Amino acid sequence: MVLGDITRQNVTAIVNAANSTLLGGGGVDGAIHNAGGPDILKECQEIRRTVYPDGLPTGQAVITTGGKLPAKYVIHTVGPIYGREPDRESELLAACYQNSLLLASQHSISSIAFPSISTGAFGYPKSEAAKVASTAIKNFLSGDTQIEEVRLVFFQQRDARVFLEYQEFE
Ligand code: AR6
Repeated sequence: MVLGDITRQNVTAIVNAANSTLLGGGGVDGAIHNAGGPDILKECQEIRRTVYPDGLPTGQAVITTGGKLPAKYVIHTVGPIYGREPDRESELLAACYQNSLLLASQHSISSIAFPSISTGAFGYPKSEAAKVASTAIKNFLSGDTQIEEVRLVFFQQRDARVFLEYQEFE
C-alpha cells in the first residue's frame, strides 16, 4: 500500500479505473490520459473499433502502452457502478482485479499498481471494496508465479486507513 498518485508509480503496469467507452473521464482515468498523453487514447480507440465496438464490459480488462507515463503499460478495467446490479457487484469488482492481474501475468509483467477501483465516481463503499479487492488479489496470487509486486495506491490517507481496517489478506 502506498499513498500517492497512480500516474507517478514506477511499476511495469498501472491499472486504470475506466468506463466502458474507454475514451476517458475524470478521476484516475482523467489523470492517466492527462499524464500519459494522446497515444493511450489512440490505442483505446483502436480497441473499441476492433474488439469492443459496444464498449468494454464491466469486469473485463484490456492493455495499452503507457505513453509518457513511467509505467510501460496501462491496463484499463471497468468497475461496477454501485447499486446498479446489487446481486453481482462484488463479483464484478473481483473480476476487475482478477482479469487485470491475469492480463499482467500473460504479458510477463512483474509489478502492477492498482487504484481503488469503483470507489470514486462509481460509489462503491470503500470498506466493502477493501474486502473484495484484497480477497481477489490474494486468490489470484496464490496460483500465480509471475507477479512479484501488487501496489495499492490510495489518494487519501483516510482511504488507506479504511482499506487496512477492512482488508482480508490474512
Ligand atoms: N491516483 C490514485 N488514486 C486516485 C487518483 C490518482 N491520481 N485520482 C483519484 N483516485 P475514480 P471509479 C482515487 O472516480 O470510482 C471516471 O470518470 C479516488 O479517490 O477515478 O472506478 C471514469 O472515466 C477513488 O478512491 O474511479 C469512469 O467514468 C478511486 O481512485 C469513472 O470515473 C477511484 O475513483 C470510474 O469511477
